[in-house]
Amino acid sequence: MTAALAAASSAIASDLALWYREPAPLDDPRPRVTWQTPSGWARALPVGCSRLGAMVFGGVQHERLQLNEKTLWSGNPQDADNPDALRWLTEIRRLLFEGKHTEAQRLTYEKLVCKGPGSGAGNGADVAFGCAQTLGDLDLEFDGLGAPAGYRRELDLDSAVARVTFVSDGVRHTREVFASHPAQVLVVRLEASRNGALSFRARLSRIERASARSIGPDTVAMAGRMKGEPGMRFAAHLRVRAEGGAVESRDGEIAVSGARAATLLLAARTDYWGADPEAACAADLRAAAAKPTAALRREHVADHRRLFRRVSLDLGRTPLADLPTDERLAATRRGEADPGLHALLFQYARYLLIASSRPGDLPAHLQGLWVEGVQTPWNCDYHTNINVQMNYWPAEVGNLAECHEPLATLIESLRKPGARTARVHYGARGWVVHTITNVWGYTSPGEHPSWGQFPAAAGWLCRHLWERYAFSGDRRLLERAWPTMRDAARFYLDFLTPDPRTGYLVTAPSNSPENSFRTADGQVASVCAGPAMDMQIIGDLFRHCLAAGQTLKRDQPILAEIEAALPRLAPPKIGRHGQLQEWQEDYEEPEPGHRHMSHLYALHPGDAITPTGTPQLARAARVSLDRRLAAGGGHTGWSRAWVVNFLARLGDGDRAHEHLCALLAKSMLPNLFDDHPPFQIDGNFGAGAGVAEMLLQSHAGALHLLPALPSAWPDGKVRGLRARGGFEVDIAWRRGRLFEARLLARQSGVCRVRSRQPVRVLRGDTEVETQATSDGAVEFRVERGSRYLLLPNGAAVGGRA
Ligand code: FUC
Repeated sequence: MTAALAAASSAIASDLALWYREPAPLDDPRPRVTWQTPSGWARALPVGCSRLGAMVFGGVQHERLQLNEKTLWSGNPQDADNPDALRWLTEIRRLLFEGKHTEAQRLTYEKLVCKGPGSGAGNGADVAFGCAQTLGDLDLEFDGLGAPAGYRRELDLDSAVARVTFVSDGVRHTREVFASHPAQVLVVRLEASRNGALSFRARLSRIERASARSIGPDTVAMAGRMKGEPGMRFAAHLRVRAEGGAVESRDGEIAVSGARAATLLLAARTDYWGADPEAACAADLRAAAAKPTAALRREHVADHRRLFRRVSLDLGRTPLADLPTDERLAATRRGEADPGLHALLFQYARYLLIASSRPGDLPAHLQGLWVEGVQTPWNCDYHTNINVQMNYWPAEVGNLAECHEPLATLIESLRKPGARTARVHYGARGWVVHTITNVWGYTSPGEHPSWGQFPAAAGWLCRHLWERYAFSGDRRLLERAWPTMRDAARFYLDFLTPDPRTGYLVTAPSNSPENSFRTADGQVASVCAGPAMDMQIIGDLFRHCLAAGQTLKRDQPILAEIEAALPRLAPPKIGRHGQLQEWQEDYEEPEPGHRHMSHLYALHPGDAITPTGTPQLARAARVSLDRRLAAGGGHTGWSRAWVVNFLARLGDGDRAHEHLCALLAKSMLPNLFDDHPPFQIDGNFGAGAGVAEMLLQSHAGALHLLPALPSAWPDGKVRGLRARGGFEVDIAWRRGRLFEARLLARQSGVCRVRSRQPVRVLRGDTEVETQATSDGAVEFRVERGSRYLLLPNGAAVGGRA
C-alpha cells in the first residue's frame, strides 16, 4: 500500500470511529444506583457480542473495563396476576362510559393493578421483578508508566474494536478490546514496542455479592449469586497469556511483569439458560485459549463485518470529521453543520444493535447491554409502550434482520405467561402484556395504572413479527409468527367492548401511554376507554392477521371474527384544533408537550396514515405533532428521535434534519449514548431509524426514494438498505436530486417506486417496461435475484443526459 493509500484508508476508517484525546475519568466511588449516568462512564466506549460486553475507559496507568452479561438479573419468576381484578372490570367500564372518570380511575388504581410490588416503581433490584445489573469490573493497574504523549482512544465501528494508543517513556503502547461473538469471550490485547515494558496487575471485582479467587497459574475466577428466589448464579473467568515476562495468579489477582505483549481472555456466564456458570466459563476459556490472538481477532472482525458492511452511508464530509467526537458534538451545539456526524450516528445505531442483539440471546434492553450499578434506571427492563420497539426500528431497514431475532423470541415467550394474565385480569382468551416485561416473563399490569395499564402492548409487539415477514417475504417467518399474532388478536377480540355511546368497539380501561387529560369537571385523569393508539395498534394487528390468514390459509374461524370486528373499531377523530385526537373525547391536555406522541402511531411506526393515502388524517397528525413541539415536546432523547421519524414520514426533510441536530445537541452523552436522561439506548436506535426513514420508505405500498431529503445533505449515497417486499436498495443523489438507484430483488413480484423525479428502469442493458400508477408511482415486474438500475427520466447510464 502506498503512503497516500494508507492515509486515505485511515481517513475512511476514522469516519467510522468515535475517538477522543483523553481517557474517560474513572468514576470514584463506583455507583450502586445509576439513575444518573456516571460522568466517566458516559465517556467510556461500548463493545459487545450481545450477551457479553464492556465499557472501556481507556485509562493509562489504570484501565477499567466495566463488564456486562445480559442475562444477569436479580429477581425471579412470579405470579403477579391479580385474581381480584376481573370482578371490577364491568363496573370500571360502566363508570368510564358514564363519564365518571374520577371514580373509574380510583377503582382502576385500587383494583386493576398487579399483585405485589410490580417493578418496584422502577427500582426493582430487591423485589421479584428484579433488575439488570453490572457484572463487575476488570481493573488493570500498570507499573512504571509516565505521562503519555500522543494519546488517542477510539471505537472503530467497522471492526468493532476499542483501541487506546499512546507513547510513554519512548515506548509505544497499543491496547485493543473486543467482544467476540464467535468465541463468546472478551479479548484484551496489550502491546508495548519495547521488550519487557509491560507490567500490570489484573483484578476482577463486583460492588456486591461476588468474590474472586485464583484457579490456576494464569487464571482467576469471580463468582456470586444475585438476590432472588433462588437467585441467579454467575461467574467470570479471566486468563492471561503473556509474551515474554512472567505471569502469576495469587489471591484472585494476576500479575504480569516484564512482558512485551499480553492477551487477556474473559468469559462470563450465568445460569439463566440452565448451564452451570463456572463450567461454562471454563469451557469458553478453553476453546478461546486454543486459538492465537490474531486468529481470534480475525474471526471477530470478519463476523462483525459480515453484518456491519452490508450498509454504507455517505452524507458528505466537512473538516469537522477530523475532530474528536466530543469536539464534533460541541460544534453541533454551536450550530455548525456536520453531516458526517449524522452518518456516524446512523452507523453507531447499527453497531450498537449488532453488539447488543444477536440470535439466541435476550433482546437489547433499555440500555442495550451496557449497565452500570446494581439499581439501574427503570430496572433496565423491556418497556413495551415505545422503548423496546424503538430499539428495533433500524433492524430491518438497516439490513440487520438477524439482530431482530431476539425480540421475536422474547415476544413469543410472553404468549404463555400472557395467557394467564389475559384470563385472570380480563377473562379473555389469547395473551397480553402491559407496559413492562423482564427476563422472568412478567406480563401483568404495572403497579400504577397511569402508566401500567397499557394492554395494547402485545399488539404493538406483534407489528415486529409482521415486519420481519414484510421485509423478507419469508413465509417461514410468517408461519412462526402466526400463533403469537393470532393469539394476541384473540385477546383483543375478547377485551374490546362496545362503547354504548357510539356502538364502536374500544379498549377499556386503558391509557394513552403515560399521558393524562382534563375531564369535563376539571379533574386530571389518565384511565380512559379507546385511546387512539390502542385502536390504531389493534387495527394494524387485525389487518396483518387477515393478510397472514390469506397467505397461510389457516384458522378460518378466528379470521372471520377479526373480519367482523375490524370495521367496528372506533375510527380516528379530528379535534377542534384540526388535530388528530389522542382520546375519544377532545380533551384539554394538562401537559401539551408530553414526550409520548402515541396517537401518531398510525403515522409511524404504523402505516395507516400517509400523506398520499389519507391526506386529511396526515394533516391532522401534523397539527398534533406541531402542537406537541410548540409546547416543548421531544425533550427526551427517544421522544426527539420519534419526532425525526414522524417528520420523515410527513416528507419534511428539513425539519427532520433540524430535530436530528437537536437530538445530537441536547440529548447525547460524550460517547454518543442517548441521554433521556439518564442514558437510554432507544434514542440511538430511533435516530438511526430516522436517518434511514429520511432516505427510503416502503410502508405505503411502494419504495419511496429520498422521501425526506433535507437541503443540508445535498449530495450523498447510501448502499444496502432493505425495503419491504424483499428489496435491497442503493441510492445516490446530487444537488438534492436522485442521481440513480439500484435494487436487488430478493423475491419475485411487482415493484412500485415513488420518487420526486420520474424514473426509468434498466435490467442490465435492457429497458424494463414500467407502468404509471394512479397515485404517481411507477410499477414493474421483478424477478428474484435480479438487479435493476433506476435512473431519472432523461438521464443516461453514467449520469450523462
Ligand atoms: C417510558 C417513558 C419514559 C422512560 C421509560 C423507560 O415509560 O415514558 O420516558 O423512557 O419508559
